[in-house]
Amino acid sequence: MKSGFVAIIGRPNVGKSTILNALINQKVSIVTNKAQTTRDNIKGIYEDDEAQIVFVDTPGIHKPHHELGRIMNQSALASTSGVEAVILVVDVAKPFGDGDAFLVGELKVDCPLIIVLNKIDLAKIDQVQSLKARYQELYPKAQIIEMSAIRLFNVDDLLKIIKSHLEEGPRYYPLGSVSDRDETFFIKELIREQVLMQLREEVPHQIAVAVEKFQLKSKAVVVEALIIVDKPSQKAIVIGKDGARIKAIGIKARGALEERFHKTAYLQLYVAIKKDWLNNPRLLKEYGYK
Ligand SMILES: Nc1nc2c(ncn2[C@@H]2O[C@H](COP(=O)(O)OP(=O)(O)OP(=O)(O)O)[C@@H](O)[C@H]2O)c(=O)[nH]1
Ligand SMILES: [Mg+2]
Repeated sequence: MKSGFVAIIGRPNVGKSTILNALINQKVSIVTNKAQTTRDNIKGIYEDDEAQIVFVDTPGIHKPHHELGRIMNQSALASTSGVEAVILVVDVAKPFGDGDAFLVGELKVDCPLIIVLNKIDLAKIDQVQSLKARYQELYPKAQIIEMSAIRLFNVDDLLKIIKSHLEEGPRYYPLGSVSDRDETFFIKELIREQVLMQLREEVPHQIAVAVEKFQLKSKAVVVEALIIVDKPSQKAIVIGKDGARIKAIGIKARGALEERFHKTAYLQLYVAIKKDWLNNPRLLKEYGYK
């Protein structure tokens, strides 16, 4: 069989995680309309009769403002070495700007590069054409493909292109594997996804989730988790008036857990303040951000 590793990189919010989930037809990576949703490199494993492809979803590359941001950029950029191909995802509905130039400056690719112009459903034809021309000039050897991940448009074509770059190789993960991450990671991410979706712009980036307890019983899943914020004002926002927001987060997160485990979910959420955790190497490590 053919096999290999493929990194998915790009600026925040361009649809990298949506593309990964579409490629492997499973929800491995959380997706929200907020920038910097993905914080870790997450592997999603695709397999069919011809090939096993290990995709690496990565945090959006951005100008960092804290240690966590620097760690996120580093892991995204590091994912491009030692892989069979790199997919650079671009939001085709946005004009080429400073953030794109920053990424182009940081990016060094020494393997086949596939550029996905995503969100084609939101773009006008001339927008698509001019961005395509620009990227073709920047990366003359790259293959460029238009896509709408949300509508699953051109997902199969992207798979075909990727396979054309793979060679015969071993099955890196056992048959049936979906990801390299364990259940605790997915629980943390599902809760974080709900926190991000329930809150407005400035707060979410400052939040981490730590799973304190996880028990899988025959008919139930029991989870206790901490939502970590970096100042008292954020704790008040997360809790909301009379606890309304944390309650809403809890209800949605419980639903997500029930969907994932097909069992009744019992979820306790607590909010803890850890001052400036985004710049504290010890706390970053504790919350899983090396
Ligand atoms: N209209 C449209 N929206 C899309 C498409 N693909 C993704 N989105 C939306 O774009 C937003 C960001 O998607 P993500 O997959 O989280 O983006 P990302 O690149 O992984 O973002 P980060 O993890 O923050 O770097 C979500 O609201 C998605 O639903 C698409 O093809 N069309
Ligand atoms: Mg993402």
